[in-house]
Amino acid sequence: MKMFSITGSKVLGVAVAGCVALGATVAGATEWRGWNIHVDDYPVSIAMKAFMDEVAEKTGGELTGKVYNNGVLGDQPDAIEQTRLGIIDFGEFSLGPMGQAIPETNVVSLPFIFKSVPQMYRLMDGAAGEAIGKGMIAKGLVPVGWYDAGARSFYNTKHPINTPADVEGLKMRVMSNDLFVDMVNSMGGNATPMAFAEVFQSIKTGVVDGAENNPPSYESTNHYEVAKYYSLTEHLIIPECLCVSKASWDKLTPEQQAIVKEAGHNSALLQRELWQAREAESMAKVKAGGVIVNEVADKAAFQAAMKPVYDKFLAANPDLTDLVNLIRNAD
Ligand code: BDP
Repeated sequence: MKMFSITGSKVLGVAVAGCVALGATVAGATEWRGWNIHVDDYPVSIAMKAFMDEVAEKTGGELTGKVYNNGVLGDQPDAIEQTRLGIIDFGEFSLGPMGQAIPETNVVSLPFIFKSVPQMYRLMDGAAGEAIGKGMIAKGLVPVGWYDAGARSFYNTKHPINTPADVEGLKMRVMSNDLFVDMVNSMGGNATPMAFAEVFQSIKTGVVDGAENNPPSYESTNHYEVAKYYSLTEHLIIPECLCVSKASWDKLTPEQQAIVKEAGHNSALLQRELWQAREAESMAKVKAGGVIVNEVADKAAFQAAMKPVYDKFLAANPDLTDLVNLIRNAD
């Protein structure tokens, strides 16, 4: 059995799990810092903790980590940069704001590119995920798990949205990525890119009329308290990623990398399960809070309005045409 030296004493491997739990440090141990934008009880937050717990246990405390929730390490575009540089060791990111730095990830930010969430999983667990993951690794991020973020829909303070024309004139917050600006502007709205943390106040004070997000984020941020119309356009199905900084990854032994990969995969399975439950809970909570939810009967009209977004994107990124078609033409 392997011996571990713990500060000031030597113990057998079997005892290490207990020591780690008590906060003892393994000599030469690495402690990672993880970025997360969400509240403590969010599916992402629970899965990230499970990820680090599994890594700590399976490495016998050689690799431990702390997840900083609620975006306390900074907003998402900055955190992506810092993780690429190795200042932050890992994070759970939406591929939405990643597009400016990593063009391949933009493909999943094209409105309506996936037909459903299960289809998104299938493609991300297969060839599309592989291609996008390669692009990410080349830019300093190693994906170790694809997390679920459901589908994003519009909400606003003015009226239900049933057709693209209903978006006309509305000031809508979007995540930082030109694609989302084009998306809203193509419907005649006014897109305002803004950090997630600023959205609540901006809706409340009328700086914007609304935003778009999945039910758990709409609910956990309390945006539903200030923007009462939630219209199920489901225009974006953007996967999220548990990503390790390539700089931090390269410092691991092959055994540790295998453990991190496995724990990442396990945490994604857990997150996807938790997500299903949270989505239902969030919908129930916003409805109970007086939100007026409407289904959108004619999604084709929204899809048609996105043609200029696709045309512009493909003209600017001809090398991504195959990847776009791989997803767009999949069953
Ligand atoms: C949430 C994502 C989070 C984004 C946020 C946003 O999980 O990563 O920062 O949307 O809209 O759904 O900024």
